[in-house]
Amino acid sequence: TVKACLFDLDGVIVDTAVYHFQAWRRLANELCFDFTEHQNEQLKGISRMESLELILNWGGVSLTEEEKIAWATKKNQWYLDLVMQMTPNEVLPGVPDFLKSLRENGIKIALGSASKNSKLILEKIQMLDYFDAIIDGNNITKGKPDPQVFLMGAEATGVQPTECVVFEDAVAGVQAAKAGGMKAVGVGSADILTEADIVISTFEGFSVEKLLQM
Ligand code: B16
Ligand code: MG
Repeated sequence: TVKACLFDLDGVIVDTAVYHFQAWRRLANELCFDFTEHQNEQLKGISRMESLELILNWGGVSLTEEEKIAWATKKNQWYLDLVMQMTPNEVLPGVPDFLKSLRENGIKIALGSASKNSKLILEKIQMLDYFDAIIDGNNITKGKPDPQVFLMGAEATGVQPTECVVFEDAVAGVQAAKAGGMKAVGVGSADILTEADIVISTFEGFSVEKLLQM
């Protein structure tokens, strides 16, 4: 039986990847290089500092630790300028209805995100009230594929990992769920999220009934 559902944020609840891409690209451009939307895929689910390392590597730029922190701070400010303009219209299709039906069925809801900005984002899209627990980049010491973020979510909702289902759009996130002994619903393409128990392309048409059949 399923007693809690744990949700990734970017790519599952809302598509913040487009804003991360704009802000990281501005950083790259100011350092006199560029990268593609295809490369940006590799940054999904990865922490801010790990993302910076990858991008600097693509541009062949080396910086001191101090400079890295300064650029990461700049990027986050640019990103937050975009986040501040987000509206509830950006919530991905079917998400609010699915979360409402989880509530009606007494199933706990937690967030498990790498982002340090998750609460602000949930506030902007008016989804903060749906969550019984929020575990994000401010709480964790180990990023996905380590299961820490989801194990903390299970604990915060008082549910055993085996009774949790994780919703993830990133391969590393699905791996984190499985490493934590949880079921995983991939949100995206079945060709990419091969380790997920099932894959959905959208929450539209997904239901608590289908969840309980997993
Ligand atoms: P921040 P998720 C992740 O969110 C994003 O997918 C990833 O691109 C980003 O670098 C990371 O959050 C950290 O975000 O800079 O806001 O702390 O998919 O784990 O919800
Ligand atoms: Mg994600």
